[in-house]
Amino acid sequence: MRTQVAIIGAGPSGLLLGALLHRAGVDAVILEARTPEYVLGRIRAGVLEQVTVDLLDQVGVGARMHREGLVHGGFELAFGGARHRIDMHGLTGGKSVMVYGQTEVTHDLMDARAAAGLTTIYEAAQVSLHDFDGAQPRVRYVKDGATHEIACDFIAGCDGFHGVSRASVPAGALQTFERVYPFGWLGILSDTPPVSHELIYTHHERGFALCSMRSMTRSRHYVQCSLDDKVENWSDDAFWDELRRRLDPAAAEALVTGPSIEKSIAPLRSFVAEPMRFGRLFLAGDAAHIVPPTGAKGLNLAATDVSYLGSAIAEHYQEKSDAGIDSYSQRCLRRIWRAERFSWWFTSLMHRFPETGAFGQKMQAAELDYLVNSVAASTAMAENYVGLPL
Ligand code: RFL
Ligand code: PHB
Repeated sequence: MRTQVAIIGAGPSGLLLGALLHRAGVDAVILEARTPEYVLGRIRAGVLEQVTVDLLDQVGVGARMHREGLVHGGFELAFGGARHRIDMHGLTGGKSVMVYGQTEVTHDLMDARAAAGLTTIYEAAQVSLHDFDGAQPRVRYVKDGATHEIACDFIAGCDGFHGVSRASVPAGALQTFERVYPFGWLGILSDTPPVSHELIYTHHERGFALCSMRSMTRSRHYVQCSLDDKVENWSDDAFWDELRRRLDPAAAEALVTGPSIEKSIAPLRSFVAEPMRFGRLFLAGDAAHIVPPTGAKGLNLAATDVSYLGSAIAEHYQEKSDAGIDSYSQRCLRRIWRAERFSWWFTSLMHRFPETGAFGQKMQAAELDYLVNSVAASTAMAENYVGLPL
């Protein structure tokens, strides 16, 4: 088989890149290791920046998001038993975010891809990348016991943190930066109404908690947990009890509990691999970088990476210019590092760190006090949360 771009991974980055390339008249094939059901079963991001909303509109998949998504003009920070609203809308000159699940984004992109008759090969095993340092890269995979090869002009590594693309780059060509946090997030999804109409990020001596949502009838909640915690050790009742203990009294009172639909533990990590291009291989999304989920930047960064990549590849074919390709890595990394900084800062502020002791806790308390009482500090937070300009 031959195509212009072989995309590895049918998560949000791979699917969105496929849609952007299709609109630009560029031919692409997506190879995905898992089944569509498995991809859709991963419950992850919930908050989209305006740039992500615009990209989904641009590729024609925004209709359901605008119908069912929730536009949020603020969120709340809770500490010391009280809540403080960050008025994103007011502080950023009218900007907001869209609460719409990654599952739904992925679903909409998958449906549009199928309707356009574009090729996605699911359950592609043993994917391997070849010759991307030359002019004719190739990708091999095994499907139903047979080995196949795709010849292409470019490979887009959109296969997440554990994918094969970053691992295929020769050792020494890549510099990595990493911080692993000494805790995780235990999350549950439930068909219960959210605690409030906006998200609540809670700082508590027992640890961080987040009340989020997918709709006005479906909630997503998280509590900070220890790294060696196991999902099996957390009954639904134990989760709800722990969450309630961390919430402010009004939120605890408003909390409606119910059986979990999904329950999982995610470790927290900051990670960046530089550069994001090696010859004709490009890394995008979680394949190149990870942010801790505090601040909801991961999916949004993935979307902006592929927006830059889609334009760069379109420019290569349409204008015979490699300017976009040559600046891809640098352009992405500038935005990525700023989001890394914000996510690291927000994580550091909101969580209980086992090692920091009483002084660290006093610093967090003083910073939270400053944050909600200073217009300058609240504005800085709001402008990062809605997303820095492209
Ligand atoms: P993904 O979603 O991991 O998709 C990669 C795809 O590649 C496939 N794959 C392979 N395919 C072929 N061959 C191989 N060898 C392969 N290896 C892997 C995988 O099966 C998969 O389908 O990466 P992508 O597309 O870059 O998307 C990134 C986002 O998923 C991620 O950044 C966000 O989910 C992060 N994130 C959040 N981001 C936000 O913007 N807002 C949020 O509110 C938010 N909340 C979160 C989050 C991530 C979380 N976890 C679990 C990490 C909340 C959580 C709890
Ligand atoms: C979510 O709804 O899953 C979510 C929302 C905000 C975050 C992280 C996760 O910062």
